[in-house]
Amino acid sequence: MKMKILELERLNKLFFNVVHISILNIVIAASVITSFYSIPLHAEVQKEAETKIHKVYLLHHDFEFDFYTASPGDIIEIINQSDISHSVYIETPDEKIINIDEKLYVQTPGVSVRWKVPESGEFLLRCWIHPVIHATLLISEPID
Ligand SMILES: [Cu+2]
Repeated sequence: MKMKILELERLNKLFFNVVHISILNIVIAASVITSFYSIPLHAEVQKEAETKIHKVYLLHHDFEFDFYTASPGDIIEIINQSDISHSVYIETPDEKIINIDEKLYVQTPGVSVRWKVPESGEFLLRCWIHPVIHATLLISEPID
C-alpha cells in the first residue's frame, strides 16, 4: 500500500514537471515572438524621430534667408514670426502651385505650417499676400 502511494507521488511529480516545462516553453516562445514584432515597431519610431525639420522664419516682410537647402523626405516648417499675416505657397520645379495647408490659407502672426519635401529640385517659397517676398528652396538628390 505504501509503495503504491510512493509510486503515485512520483508520477504526480513527473506530471507536474512536464506541465511546468511546457508552460515555461510557451512563455519563452511568446516573449521571442513579441520581441520580433516590437523590433520593427521600434525602428519605425526611430525613423520618425530622425526626420529632419528645417525651420524657415518669416521676419516682418520677408523670409529670414533668400536660400534654403533640404533633402527629399525632410520637413519644412514655416514659422510666421512677423507681426503681419502671410499666405505662403510653394512653386514646384515644373511651376505647379502647392498650398501648404488647404485649410489655413492665411498664416497669422505666430502660426507655423509644415510641408514634407516630396522630391529633389528647385522650389520657390512665395506669399499670396506679398508677391515681392520669396525664397529659393533647393532640394538635393537623395544620397542612397
Ligand atoms: Cu506675406
